[in-house]
Amino acid sequence: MRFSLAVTVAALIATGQGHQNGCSRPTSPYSFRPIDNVSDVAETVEGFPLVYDFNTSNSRAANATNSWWVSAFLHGSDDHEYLVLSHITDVTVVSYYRGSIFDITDKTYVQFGNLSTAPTLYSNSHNGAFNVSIDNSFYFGATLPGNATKQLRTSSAVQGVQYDLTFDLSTPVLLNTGLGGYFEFGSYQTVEWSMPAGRTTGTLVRNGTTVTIDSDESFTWYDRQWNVQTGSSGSMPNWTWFELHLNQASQKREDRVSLWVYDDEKTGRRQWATVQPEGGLNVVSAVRSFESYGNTWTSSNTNNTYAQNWLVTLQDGTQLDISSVYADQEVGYPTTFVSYEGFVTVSGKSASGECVSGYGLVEVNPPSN
Ligand SMILES: *[C@@H]1O[C@H](CO)[C@@H](O)[C@H](O)[C@H]1NC(C)=O
Ligand SMILES: *[C@@H]1O[C@H](CO)[C@@H](O)[C@H](O)[C@H]1NC(C)=O
Ligand SMILES: *[C@@H]1O[C@H](CO)[C@@H](O)[C@H](O)[C@H]1NC(C)=O
Ligand SMILES: *[C@@H]1O[C@H](CO)[C@@H](O)[C@H](O)[C@H]1NC(C)=O
Ligand SMILES: *[C@@H]1O[C@H](CO)[C@@H](O)[C@H](O)[C@H]1NC(C)=O
Ligand SMILES: *[C@@H]1O[C@H](CO)[C@@H](O)[C@H](O)[C@H]1NC(C)=O
Ligand SMILES: *[C@@H]1O[C@H](CO)[C@@H](O)[C@H](O)[C@H]1NC(C)=O
Ligand SMILES: *[C@@H]1O[C@H](CO)[C@@H](O)[C@H](O)[C@H]1NC(C)=O
Ligand SMILES: CC(=O)N[C@H]1CO[C@H](CO)[C@@H](O)[C@@H]1O
Repeated sequence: MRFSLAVTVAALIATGQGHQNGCSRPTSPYSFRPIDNVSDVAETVEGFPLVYDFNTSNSRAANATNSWWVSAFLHGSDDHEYLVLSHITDVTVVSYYRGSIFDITDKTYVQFGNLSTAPTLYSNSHNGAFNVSIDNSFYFGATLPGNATKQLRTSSAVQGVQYDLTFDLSTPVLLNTGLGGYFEFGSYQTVEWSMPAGRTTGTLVRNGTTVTIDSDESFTWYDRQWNVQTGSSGSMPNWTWFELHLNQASQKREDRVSLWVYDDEKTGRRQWATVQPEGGLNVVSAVRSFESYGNTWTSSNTNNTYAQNWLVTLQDGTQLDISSVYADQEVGYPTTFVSYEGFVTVSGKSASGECVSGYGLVEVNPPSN
């Protein structure tokens, strides 16, 4: 277990222009806002020929590795902006859980990771229910008994990384790859659905002081994923995944993007984006190119080296220049279940040459992790 309060590491790229595109990169404050006009998120997928029951999909899927994940973009009563990450995943009999708080305004970072082998961890997470509680120290599940597609809560009482967030599933579902899978993921098949901007309430603790969330200027992206092994054993692909919130100057809407790039021993690289324009219809797009550039950061905890800047081009020619705003955003259980979950900013150009700006998160899962 590792705590880091790395206040001395300088921010790498906080401001400035995008890589040769002449478009600016946003800076704090980012003005987060929820989308909360969906009263029943299940209705946004009704009629789809899904290979699973959406209404019970927050329960633990059998014979699969499961992941329940949030990134919460928050404005606090101390007038700071925060990125809070909370995640639990099961791998056979071991579950890893972790959390982090990045103070976007001051650029301070704290994180923890731990594991549980409690055999009863998921006993209240079947048939539509979702209720995972670890030692009064970590919670992820529904707020009310019964179906877990209305409102969820995740909390950590781990010393130094305390938060307690409740969010509505109040945004239309973004089904990755269009129908939410199963998509090929190395020797696994994956289902992944996202709920990009739910209304959020709660608190976090920053440096010993409780901060209350301003719900009108905060949102939570919830991501539910499970993997079913299809082939013979093989290691998981390693990946770089982006959650992006993009704006074009001429359009008063935010595009929400789930963008995957993974490398698998057998199939090689796969890369694509699923885009949900605000108030619009989901689009699945090929990613034409993906490359990292510039400085990297090496963790003294794991010796993993992480890219910090990326150039991505979509099928229609949209170019995105994405940069982590702060180097040390590595979260997890020491060395065995670790990834990079960093706040990023975007400067880009749309297919028609207009400037695009945004922010979001990069998740880098290194090989054999
Ligand atoms: C899922 O929930 C929606 C909305 O609550 C409901 O209309 C639908 O019938 C449910 N579907 C199933 C398969 O239970
Ligand atoms: C899970 O795997 C076990 C053992 O192979 C099998 O008996 C069971 O039916 C499977 N359950 C589901 C839901 O696929
Ligand atoms: C990790 O979990 C174990 C078992 O529940 C607990 O005893 C320990 O205090 C936790 N470690 C930290 C640093 O929270
Ligand atoms: C979760 O399970 C605990 C018992 O382990 C119970 O006390 C609590 O009410 C449950 N919460 C929900 C939301 O179902
Ligand atoms: C945390 O609080 C202490 C005093 O309570 C203060 O000295 C210190 O500067 C604070 N650290 C940060 C990063 O704000
Ligand atoms: C996968 O790992 C290799 C080796 O570290 C790295 O070169 C590659 O960029 C990674 N792929 C992705 C998509 O992050
Ligand atoms: C929900 O709000 C968004 C803007 O935040 C709007 O584009 C969309 O049309 C609204 N949908 C409904 C069903 O009211
Ligand atoms: C990182 O590298 C150093 C120097 O080679 C080594 O001593 C240390 O054990 C490595 N740490 C991990 C987690 O591999
Ligand atoms: C408490 C509750 O609403 N339970 C429902 C959850 O969803 C399943 C499957 O749709 C229903 O059978 C339950 O009645």
